[in-house]
This record gives sequence, C-alpha cells and structure tokens, in this order.
Amino acid sequence: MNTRVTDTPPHPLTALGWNPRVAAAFDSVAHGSEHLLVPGRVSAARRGGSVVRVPGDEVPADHSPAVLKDTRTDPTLAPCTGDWVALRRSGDAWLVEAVLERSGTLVRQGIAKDSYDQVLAANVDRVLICEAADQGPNVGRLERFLSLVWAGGAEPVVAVTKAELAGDRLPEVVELVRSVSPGIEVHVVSAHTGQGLDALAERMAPGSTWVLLGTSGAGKSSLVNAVAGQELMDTGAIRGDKRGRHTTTHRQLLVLPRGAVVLDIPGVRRIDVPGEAEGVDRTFADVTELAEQCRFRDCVHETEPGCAVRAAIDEGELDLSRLERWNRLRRESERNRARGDARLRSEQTRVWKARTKEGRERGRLKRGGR
Ligand SMILES: Nc1nc2c(ncn2[C@@H]2O[C@H](COP(=O)(O)OP(=O)(O)OP(=O)(O)O)[C@@H](O)[C@H]2O)c(=O)[nH]1
Ligand SMILES: [Mg+2]
Ligand SMILES: [Zn+2]
Repeated sequence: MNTRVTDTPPHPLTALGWNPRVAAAFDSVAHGSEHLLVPGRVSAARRGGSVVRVPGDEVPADHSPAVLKDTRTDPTLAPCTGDWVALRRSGDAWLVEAVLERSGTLVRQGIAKDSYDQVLAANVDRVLICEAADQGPNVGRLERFLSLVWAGGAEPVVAVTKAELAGDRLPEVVELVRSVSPGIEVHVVSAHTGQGLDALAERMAPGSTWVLLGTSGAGKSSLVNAVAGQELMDTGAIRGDKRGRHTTTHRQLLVLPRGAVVLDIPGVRRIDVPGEAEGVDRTFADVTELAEQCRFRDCVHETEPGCAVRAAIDEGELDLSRLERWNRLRRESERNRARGDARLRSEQTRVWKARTKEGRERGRLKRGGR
C-alpha cells in the first residue's frame, strides 16, 4: 500500500480559529477580487475601522468604501468582533475589503421601528453566559440570554461567577441556575479564588471560539484573564512583562495558550427576546417536551383536561413561574418577529424604491436626457 504521510504545517491562522469553511469563504472572495487579499480576524471594531489579527500581528484597518456602503444599507454587515475579513494593503495602511460569511452569531434584535439588529460577536461556537453568584441569580435574564444564544446558532454554557461571594447561599444559587438550564453545562467559578477554572479551561478546546455574555460587572473579563493566567501557569509560559498583561485586558480577541479563541465583549444590559421561536423553545426545552404530551395539540395549559404541563406543576416537577415566563417570552418573541418582519418590509421597499430611481436615472442618461 502506498500511504504517504504528508506533514503539512498548520495554516498560520489556525490559532485564530481558521477552518475549511472560512477558507472556502475567503477563496470565493479572493478569486473575484482585482486586489491581492489576505485573511484576518477582527479583534475589535469601531464605526469606520477595525483592529484585525493577522498571523503574528495585530493591525488597525480602515473599512473600504465597499464595506462602508454595505454597512449603510444594512448595519449588521459592519465588521464586528470575531468576524473573518479579507484585507488589502493600501499604501501604508490596511483596508477591510470584505466581511466573510458568518456562522454562529450573537445578534441582539433591534426592536424599535427604525433600529437595526446588532451583531455582538460573529463566528462563535460557544457562548459562556456569565451570571454573578452574589446578585440573584436573575433567572428571567438568564432565560433571555439563553434564547438569544440558541437563536444565533451557537451552544450556550453557563458560568456562575464570583462564586465565593455567595457564601452559604451558593448551593441554592447554583440549583436555581441549573433549574433554568436544562441539559446545559453549568460551571461554578471564581476568578478570585480560582474555583472551577481548571474544569472550564479543560472545556475550551483548540479551534473553538467562545464569547462571554453577561451584564456589565458580571466578571467576564476577570474570568477570561483568570482562565488565561491559569493556562499560562499550567504551561509555564507566563510572561512577567507589562505587555503580556496589557494584552489580556485591552483586546477583545484572545487566544488561550491551549488554543481556544475567546471574545471578551462589553456587557449587555437589555436583552429583547429574538423573533425566532426556536430560541425560546430550546431555552424552555423541559416545558415544550411536556407540552407535547398534552392531550390536545392546541392546549394552552390552563384548564384543559389531560394537560401534561399542569400535571407537572401539580406534582411539583415544574415551577408555575417558569410556565408563566415561557408564555411571556413566547408572546414577546412573536411580537418581535412581527416587528422585525414589518421593518424588513419597509427596508425592502426602500431598497426597491432606490433601485427604481437608479434605473430611471440610468434610462434618462442613456436617452441623452439632462
Ligand atoms: N469577589 C470577586 N469579585 C470579582 C470576581 N470576578 C470579578 N470580580 C470583580 O467584579 C468587578 C467586575 O469585573 P469585570 O471582570 O470587569 O466584569 P465584566 O463582566 O468584564 O464587566 P464589563 O466589561 O463592564 O461588561 C471587578 O471589580 C472585579 O474585580 C470574583 O470571582 N470574585
Ligand atoms: Mg469586561
Ligand atoms: Zn397543556
């Protein structure tokens, strides 16, 4: 048998999460371009420019006119943390020429009539939802975060942070968090005492991208730094100089020594439930599973005979308040879906009108009109 093992070195962007899907997306953009393009991953993005990671370096890059034009039409197309982009050199500067197709995004739905969805992070595999042990926990908020994650196509993992601050209440807090996280991994951690950090670091495998989601002050950055520090100490590669420390606190994209990419985005205050019904349904998987066993398909789980949901409540297996929150979030999601649809329709009308106008202009020019 003629088996030849070719030892190809890893792609220089592998450490940043480069994979065949991204490679294909990049190729299709690069082939169609008149410029020489190189791939990079956005660490932090602002209105007109981004900070982009390229092999062995991090560079500031302006957004090209094409990207700015797309952004004006649809703000969700603007580069954001975690995005893969195609860059080109323009004199001394770098330009983001295109944003590559995304997978697994964390999107906050814009609810107001004239507001847009906001992409918080792109190309994410797992979202670590951080809920501080000393402030609740707020189960309603946790359910909203979970709906957002499921709707974006990533997998949620929950971290109860600042564990040591809960004191005797910790078991109760963790129990409450688990009760609203069916089938979801829950980590109990403390950046200050080091509790749970090894177990969490263990889960952050090479090649995967994680983003931390939580309110401001939940302890996201501290956790990232603690996990990174722990890992650095594990591998004995800790750097004592100031630059090493500066890196973990000021960048939003961080590569853990063991290989996972972590996006440390600013805290999120208000979460509107996404219009996709799937987000809410998966969050309440325990309730929806029960609902499937109700005698009537259109059971609203109030007074119907043979209602499996009510039966579970009567037997103390399901909390009445969780059923109420499920109903509330479903209604909200439906409302937001309708609003999103209306916004999309008005957006399409706007684009269509602009096109018609452009067409008329072109026709006029062709006819030699003024
Ligand atoms: N006692 C204790 N305090 C913590 C722990 N983790 C973080 N803190 C403190 O909580 C505060 C907020 O922590 P950050 O890590 O900045 O929170 P954040 O979630 O990144 O906040 P934003 O970046 O504003 O979204 C800081 O004062 C931390 O020192 C912990 O495990 N125990
Ligand atoms: Mg932070
Ligand atoms: Zn029912």
